[in-house]
Amino acid sequence: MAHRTTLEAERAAKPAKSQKKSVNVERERIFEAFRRWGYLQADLDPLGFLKPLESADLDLSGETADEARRYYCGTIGVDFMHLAQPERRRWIAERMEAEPAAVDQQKILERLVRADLFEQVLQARYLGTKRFSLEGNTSLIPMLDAILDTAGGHGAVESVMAMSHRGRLNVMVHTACKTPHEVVAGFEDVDPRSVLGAGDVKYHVGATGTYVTTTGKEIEIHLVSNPSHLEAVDPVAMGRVRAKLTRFEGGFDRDVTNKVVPIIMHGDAAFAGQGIWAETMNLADLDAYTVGGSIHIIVNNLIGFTTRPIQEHSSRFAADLAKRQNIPIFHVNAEDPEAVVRVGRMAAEYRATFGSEVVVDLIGYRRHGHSEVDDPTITQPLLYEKIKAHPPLWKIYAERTGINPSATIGAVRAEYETEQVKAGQLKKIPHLRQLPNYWSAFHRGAFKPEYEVETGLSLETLAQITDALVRVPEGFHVHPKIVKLLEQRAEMASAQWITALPKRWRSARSCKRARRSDLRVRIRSEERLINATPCWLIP
Ligand SMILES: Cc1ncc(C[n+]2csc(CCOP(=O)(O)OP(=O)(O)O)c2C)c(N)n1
Repeated sequence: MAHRTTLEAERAAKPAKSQKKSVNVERERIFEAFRRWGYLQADLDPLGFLKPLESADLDLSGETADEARRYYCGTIGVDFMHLAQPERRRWIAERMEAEPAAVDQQKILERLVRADLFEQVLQARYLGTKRFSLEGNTSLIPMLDAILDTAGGHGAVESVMAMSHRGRLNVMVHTACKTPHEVVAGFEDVDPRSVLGAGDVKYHVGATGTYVTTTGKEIEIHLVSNPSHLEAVDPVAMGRVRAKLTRFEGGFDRDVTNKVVPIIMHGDAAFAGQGIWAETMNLADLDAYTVGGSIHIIVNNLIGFTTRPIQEHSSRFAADLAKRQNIPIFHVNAEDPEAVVRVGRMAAEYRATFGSEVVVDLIGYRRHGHSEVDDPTITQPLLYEKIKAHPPLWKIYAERTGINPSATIGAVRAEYETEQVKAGQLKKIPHLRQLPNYWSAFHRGAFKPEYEVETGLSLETLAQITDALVRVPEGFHVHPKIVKLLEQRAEMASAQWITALPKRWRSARSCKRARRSDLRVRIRSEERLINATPCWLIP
């Protein structure tokens, strides 16, 4: 060896050009497999029900495979190789294969504590009231922080947000920045005659506020009012963004569209099952409708009411339908808050760079029932046994980072308890949203009674429907809690009950369904049932 020529020594030190090329080709082949299919084996479900999928494409071993697996099968799984433009695929791959940027752990922990304790104070003070808690997916709050901070850096001055019931109160407080007592006031019947007084309205009303980014930039938040009809708000939000962009009078170039960020939040069942968002998304790249891309977040708790994904949609992920378009999908485990922040940043940057839609699938769980008055252990006993034993995210994150959360917990709890007392002292439910000045010239049209449609039912029909609803097949073992429920329902068809208690919406909904399917009679929409006078009950 000592007698080798310099040239020979060099050859031994460096692989031959052709050998190097084949090493690169092999590395690229392995990386391509993980870029394309890695998301199928990512660790995405905090409760572990969504298992990594066996895939022959990823049956690869060795140093390169381990490296690629680390990038693409961790707590982030990106589905992006269907994108038509190589530069967009490269953009995502470069970020996935780089060291994540630093995060502010203390701030993330505080936001998680806030999101959780806000729900807990409501739970303690208004037990038995629905609030559609965010618990199980509280990392939505740091994710929204990350999106707004990044969007602010790209020129955002406004954000139009749309969402349904889940976590809405939490977002109103922590992202739309309403004071907690303004939001909590919805739980206080301070003025029972007020239309905004109580009931379902508090998680349907819109809110406006100002969010301040980490660099001190102000972003106006407009959380759009939403009806109960899931996803119906999507085109409304898009239309509002389009109108706002039109007012900037600069066309729809990137520097204009980056001023307003549309963020649409969806439930997983609604995303998989409702067509409205798909119809809205279809308009994304059309000149007449574009808003420079929207950021969609699926607040995915892997359940819709009582139904798990396996009985709910044929695709592995609720998000999969978005693949019909040129849209990347970032799946992320909600229990890795730093990964969640990283995805939030990437999503906002992707939208700002390419003017494209982007879908984020935030996968967590639902700590309580569909609402807090439902008992989920009846329909999902095994799932809820697991959830009961599962600690809240702030606790997991505090342990992971070694930050002691006691001081933050004490301060935040005291702050929210004071806010709750303040809410109880209010004389009127505050308005959470403020319309821009240009609306002051508009007045609502007069109500016309002739537009009303008679949809009342006779007492006899109601009794007939109720009988069908509560009848149990012979020999069928009914859960004891359900027996009680059925007895109450049966009682509801009695004349005394109806005249005494006209506002039992849950049974109204059941009757509506039965009537729709069996009796083929036109019935009013769910909105009317929730919000209008109970004319359906009048014989
Ligand atoms: C168009 C429409 N269909 C059905 C309903 C009844 N509904 C209300 S919430 C819900 C389940 C939604 O599940 P998901 O979208 O996963 O959101 P989650 O409540 O789990 O956050 C259903 C079916 C509705 N409100 N609107």
